[in-house]
Amino acid sequence: MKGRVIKSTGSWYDVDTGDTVISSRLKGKFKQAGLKLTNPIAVGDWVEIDLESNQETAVIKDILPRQNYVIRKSTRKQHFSHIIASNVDQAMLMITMKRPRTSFGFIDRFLVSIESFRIPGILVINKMDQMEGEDAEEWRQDIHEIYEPLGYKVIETSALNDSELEKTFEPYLKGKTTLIAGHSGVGKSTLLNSLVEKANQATQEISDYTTKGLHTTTFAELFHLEYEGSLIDTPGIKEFGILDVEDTELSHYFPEMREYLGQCKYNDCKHINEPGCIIIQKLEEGYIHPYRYQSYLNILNEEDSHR
Ligand SMILES: Nc1nc2c(ncn2[C@@H]2O[C@H](COP(=O)(O)OP(=O)(O)OP(=O)(O)O)[C@@H](O)[C@H]2O)c(=O)[nH]1
Ligand SMILES: [Mg+2]
Ligand SMILES: [Zn+2]
Repeated sequence: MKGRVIKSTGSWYDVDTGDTVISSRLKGKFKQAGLKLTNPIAVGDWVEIDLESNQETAVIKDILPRQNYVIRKSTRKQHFSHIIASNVDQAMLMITMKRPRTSFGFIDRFLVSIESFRIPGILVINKMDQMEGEDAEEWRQDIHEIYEPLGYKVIETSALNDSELEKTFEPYLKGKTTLIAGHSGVGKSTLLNSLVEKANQATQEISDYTTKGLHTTTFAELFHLEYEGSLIDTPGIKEFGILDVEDTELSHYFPEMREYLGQCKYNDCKHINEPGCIIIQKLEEGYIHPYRYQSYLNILNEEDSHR
């Protein structure tokens, strides 16, 4: 039988076959080319399962090839990676200006990781009800001005108390598998509960003592929408570690740089200070945003420090 993994809690996986959800487990080991994973099977995976003799549980025989996946460095195990979810049509990064604050650097890291599979990205600014003052207005405008020209949609919402929530999100979510990611406490599960009637994800106020969040959601889980499509709720991410990207490859994952690639004087240009660099020229001319270029340099430096 073929099915899709909708939840993973350690060694058991909930596999949705369309008719029913079967608790399944892995027997033996799967070799996955080039990847050292903390989770061999991820939410979103399509798998082949065989019912066990009890007719209730099943064994996962095979993982079907992944169309794409969103992956990050493992925080627990060095040199290992963790697949957040696979086979997604788009990824929503939920961001908030405060409690917790989402930095531009964090946004850019996430976008780089989804660009490696050309997964379309959407930024969801949540907790709009708490956005007050000049700083908030400036931050909000920056998000629109920096990311929309790059092709990322920006949605503003208040997951907790927006009466137009369904109407706002349905056109984006219909017919698609959408991953929701972001820092802990931004409101991912709150949004999910508002959009999926049957969902009852725990949500929790972030503590007054720390704005780092509590990691209320601990496992990724896929939920079906009332209309066609599904949403994957995920645990909060504190830092987004990007998998090893070659220095000369990184600019491919910045859409505003991608369009100029091949136009630098040197083939192996890293766009730092090389003569005849088109990226530096475009930065100076204002076609590349300085925040984005700064993120580019930060990721480049971080990658170097790992070698
Ligand atoms: N004011 C306000 N609070 C919100 C909004 N959305 C969510 N919250 C609150 O923010 C807190 C965190 O929400 P969660 O949905 O648990 O956050 P999460 O992103 O799922 O967090 P993790 O599961 O830890 O990753 C809760 O107290 C929510 O009620 C909003 O639009 N406005
Ligand atoms: Mg949550
Ligand atoms: Zn260059």
